[in-house]
Amino acid sequence: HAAEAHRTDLMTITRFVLNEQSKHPESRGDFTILLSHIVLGCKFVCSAVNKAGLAKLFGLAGETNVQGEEQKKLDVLSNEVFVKALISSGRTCILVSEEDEEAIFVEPSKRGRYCVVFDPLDGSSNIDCGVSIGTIFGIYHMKDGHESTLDYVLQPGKNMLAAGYCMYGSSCTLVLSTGTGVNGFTLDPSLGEFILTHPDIKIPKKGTIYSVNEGNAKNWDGPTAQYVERCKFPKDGSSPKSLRYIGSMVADVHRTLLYGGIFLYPADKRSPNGKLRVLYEVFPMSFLMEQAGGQAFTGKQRALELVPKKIHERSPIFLGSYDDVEEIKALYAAEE
Ligand code: AHM
Ligand code: MG
Repeated sequence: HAAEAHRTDLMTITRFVLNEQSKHPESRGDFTILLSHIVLGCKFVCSAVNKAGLAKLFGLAGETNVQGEEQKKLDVLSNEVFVKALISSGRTCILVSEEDEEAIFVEPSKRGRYCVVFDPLDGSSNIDCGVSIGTIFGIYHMKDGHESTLDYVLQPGKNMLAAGYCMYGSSCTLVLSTGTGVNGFTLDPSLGEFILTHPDIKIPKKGTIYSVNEGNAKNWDGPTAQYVERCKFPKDGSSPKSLRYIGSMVADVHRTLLYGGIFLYPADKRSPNGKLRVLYEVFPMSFLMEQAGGQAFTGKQRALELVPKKIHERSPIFLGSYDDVEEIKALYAAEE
């Protein structure tokens, strides 16, 4: 249709969220304001990532983050931008960032009622070679009159109010759920606005792709090893699955959400809790998967039911298409 060439009724992310929030009579616009500050952070990081080579932002900042990994300049910058944007929204009370060892408690004059957990720039090993990286975030809402203490962010992921990620790839895509499905928005650079491009994302019930770092196979436990073996040599006469692994959680999860399949970061003998962090990696992605009709499993339980004890805790994770996750659940159940 020729008329489609110039769309004139643009559904921006702000308009979309305002529409959604207007269904809740108690809504005072606070969530929309918070989100617009997150969106600002994403736009900043997107432009910094695109300019990384030019601006000489590559390389090490000479600091180490909480997990003892090398921290790149872009990580430091992205973290600063998000922390400042979130505090200045006036809507946050506790912030947990992958880059900060301690949680940040917002000073009373700027305090609001949302707790935001985030990884400002995930997949940093991919920065220097131009592979997709992303920001991941989850949002909890603090009840009226509640003290702002750490227990508020040590809640199971199912209590999150919203979760999302922004992928800095060939285009900049923000995927969001406020608990009523999943929607994807793409940044139109000429407008500087995220426009709804992927309404109501549903993950295929069964996929044909598995995504895992197979270099760790030597140290896997039985069920993970059996599962991956079945992906390659199916017992039921079906075709083997394809392997895709980018090594950037946001990009691997984004593909899984759109094409279906399973993403695994299992436990292994060297890291019995896997690698990925519960609060700002496992929970937001599990929330999105469930909202899109998929599942997320830790090897022991539904991922969103996990109760974290520490803010930087890790957990194994298996997430993706409903049927594919069922299969790995069955293998773990058989082992007990
Ligand atoms: P990071 O937070 O240090 O960037 O690490 C997280 C990343 C994820 O994006 C990705 O899924 C995983 O690490 C890849 O790990 P590995 O290189 O062990 O396969
Ligand atoms: Mg990370």
